[in-house]
Amino acid sequence: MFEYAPAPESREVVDIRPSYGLFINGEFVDGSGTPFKTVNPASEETLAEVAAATEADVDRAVQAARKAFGVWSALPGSERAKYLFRIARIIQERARELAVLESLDNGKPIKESRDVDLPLVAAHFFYYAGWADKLQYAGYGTTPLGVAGQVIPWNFPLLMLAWKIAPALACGNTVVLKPAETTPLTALLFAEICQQADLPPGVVNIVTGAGDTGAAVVGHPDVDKVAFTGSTEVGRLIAKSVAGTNKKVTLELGGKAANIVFDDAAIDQAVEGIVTGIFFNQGHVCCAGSRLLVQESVAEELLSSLKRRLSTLRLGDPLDKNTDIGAINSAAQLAKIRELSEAGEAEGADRWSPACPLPDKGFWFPPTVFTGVSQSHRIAREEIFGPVLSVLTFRTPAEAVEKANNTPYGLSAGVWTEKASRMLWMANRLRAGVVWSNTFNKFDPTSPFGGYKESGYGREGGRHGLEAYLKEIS
Ligand code: TXE
Repeated sequence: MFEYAPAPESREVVDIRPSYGLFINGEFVDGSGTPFKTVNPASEETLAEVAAATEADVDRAVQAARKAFGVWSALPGSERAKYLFRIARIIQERARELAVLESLDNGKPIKESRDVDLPLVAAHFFYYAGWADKLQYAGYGTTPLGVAGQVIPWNFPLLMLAWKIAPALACGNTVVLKPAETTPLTALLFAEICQQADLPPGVVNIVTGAGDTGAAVVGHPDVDKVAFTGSTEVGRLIAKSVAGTNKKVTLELGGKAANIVFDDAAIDQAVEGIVTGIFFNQGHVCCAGSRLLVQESVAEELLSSLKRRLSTLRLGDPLDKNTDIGAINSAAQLAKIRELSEAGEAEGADRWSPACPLPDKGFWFPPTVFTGVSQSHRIAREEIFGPVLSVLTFRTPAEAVEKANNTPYGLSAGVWTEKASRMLWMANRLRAGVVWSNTFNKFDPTSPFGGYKESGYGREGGRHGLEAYLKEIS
């Protein structure tokens, strides 16, 4: 049998310092809080100690951003574009280093950080660089909001940073960004890239810390715009904390997307789409296709094909180029996935995983499929945010729509059918910000992304993403 076994990517390509400070006004400075450790979830080894920003530190960062706003917003768009293009090019030059660091801190397979995350990160900076000098000619208002306070999660640390920082800067805003506490390292390497690009001090500030640091960022009175991606619970807290202020807010929260397969779909392609939909990034994806809705007449065929495919997935070392499924990001997330999976069994669904040895150290969960799931089960209703698929069946398109929309969330959906008329019929009825047609988890900087219902509000990406960072839009 042919065995493809390229060497693992080397940890040595990235120089991880033992400790990191906050990035304020163009410099790394000490934080006043108690530093915290960030670990490699695949080995539980400490990667580095990271400064924690207190309210006073956040205040310093916001003041630096406020001061820089005067300079940055006064630059012609073409000048801001030059900085953004420069950042994009440095990201491309340092892509290998960034990808390895992302996989070490997050646990995601290197082939994903290398082939998906990093190219998209660079693409977002290129795309919004292209907008910086065209806003007024494209009929947009050109008045930035001021200081943007941005709080991001751990599932796509660098990509979420790019979604937030690139449009903010293109429109002339300055930024205070807080990365998630389990994945702060690539944001700090990005801070070094800002220095390398000679970005004026204070335009980008990175404050590391836990939820209290995030609360200090969004609650700061001199922050004009709040952008948050994370849990629906924290999103609600943020919405309450900014109520009655003049802050403009975008929230991108959880999801429980339906991936809907009709009997006329190309089954092999649909199987690949289901795998990408829920097992990409260990299922740590807000728009993951975590509910498979399959038409009853093809359910058996599709499931046996899916199970065969899942038996070929390789779980293990995120730096191994063969790895398909990496580590779960944290012990807390692993506990949540375990708890919900146990609830699935207790509620009577059938649990299946391929034979899949798990490494002794680190946080791991095998690809898991639940069949016999009913709509009232917790695994059909709650966001698991792990490699766990809940399978339900339907008979008619109307039933598929009803089941797909039977969720408090509304971020994404996928439809697999060879009939264009059916595709359009479904897309017009699914209450989801994105409906993928014969594909899943496809992202592009030119497309807007965001939710309905409890998945949040506002759009990021594309020209719609500019609206979140401009005072008026005509
Ligand atoms: O999210 P949190 P957690 C979902 C997913 C996951 C669950 C919990 O279901 O299992 O949320 O994950 C910062 N004010 N998603 O606990 O706490 C926090 O420090 C301001 C879906 O990691 O929402 C981090 O930087 N900020 C999601 C960020 O919020 C606060 C991605 C996200 O953490 C804060 C992640 C506060 N009061 C989890 N408390 C998606 N939509 O992609 C925490 N934070």
